[in-house]
Amino acid sequence: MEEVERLWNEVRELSLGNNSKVERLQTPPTALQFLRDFVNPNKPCIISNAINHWPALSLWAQAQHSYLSRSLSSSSVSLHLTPSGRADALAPLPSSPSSLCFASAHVQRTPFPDALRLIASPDHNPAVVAYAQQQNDCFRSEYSALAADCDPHIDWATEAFGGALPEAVNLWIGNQRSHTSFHKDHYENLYAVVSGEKHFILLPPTDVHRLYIRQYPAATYRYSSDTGEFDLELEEPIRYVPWCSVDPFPPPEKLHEEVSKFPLYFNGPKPFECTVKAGEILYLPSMWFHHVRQSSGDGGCTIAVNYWYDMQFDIKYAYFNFLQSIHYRSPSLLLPEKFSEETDSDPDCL
Ligand SMILES: O=C(O)CCC(=O)C(=O)O
Repeated sequence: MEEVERLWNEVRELSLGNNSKVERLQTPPTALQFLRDFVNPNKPCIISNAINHWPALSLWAQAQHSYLSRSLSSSSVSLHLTPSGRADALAPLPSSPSSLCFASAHVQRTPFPDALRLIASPDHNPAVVAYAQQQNDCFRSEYSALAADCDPHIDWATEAFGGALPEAVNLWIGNQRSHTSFHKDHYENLYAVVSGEKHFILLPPTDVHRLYIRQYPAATYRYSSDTGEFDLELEEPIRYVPWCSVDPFPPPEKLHEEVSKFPLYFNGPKPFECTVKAGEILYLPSMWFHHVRQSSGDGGCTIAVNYWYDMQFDIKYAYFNFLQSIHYRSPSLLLPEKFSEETDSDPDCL
């Protein structure tokens, strides 16, 4: 099955480049350039100087986020709470810590000024990590008071995608304690950072086997404000979620074990890595796997707005499904027998 590994290399040689770097444009492309050079080849890029005209860039960075607190003083927003900053991520099963489940955050409607305080001062309550995000078009609903601060869509992208407006526009307000685990979306994503920095690790859809997608039972954190503690509850009846098994930053004491469990990730071609700074947009093509960390800007928050456009379910999608259906067994020397037995019966998709 070396053909699969040859595919990873060929895609880099023919299209993506071998330096694991994301191309950077100094000015926004025309719709035609964007379509020809990035959308059609399903290739990411970072665009600088694309949102300089947004009032958000200066208003949202005001000291103590005074503008945001004022504008949203009477709004409630969906706040995601976890003990570790890892929501929609794998966590040890409460009843059997040697097994993993897919853990979602405790989501709580919270007055915006309280949410902002929790996010911007993470040291006040180190046992709780708060991330304001809801991937349901929240920018145009919960945060509609901020509509005039950003463009309603990215015009050159809208034109390149055929004229339809974004399916969802989402706002993300977090701090350096929140990580988003490896996953992919069936959207074309234009991800604009307004404050702070976002650090992305990206892998093309061709590298699907390197993420060891497996089925995990779904669970949800429940937070009690009385005790200040979290419980992690398995969903009843049990529901399985296919999810990426790889954490690219395992704790040092687990590094050796993780490398031997996931050799295709750790020993394969270097993933694409990039930092998107305030004022820049990342084009994250549909079906690319991404892992996201963040560093806070002035005022202790990282703030971003992303635009999800419908993707084309075309021949690339069909090829991806075919590739994923191939049962790829890495050379037995690379894969410990125990893990291979546990997981090889489970060739599922995200
Ligand atoms: O910013 C994040 O934490 C995650 C972003 C993401 O996963 C997305 O835009 O699809």
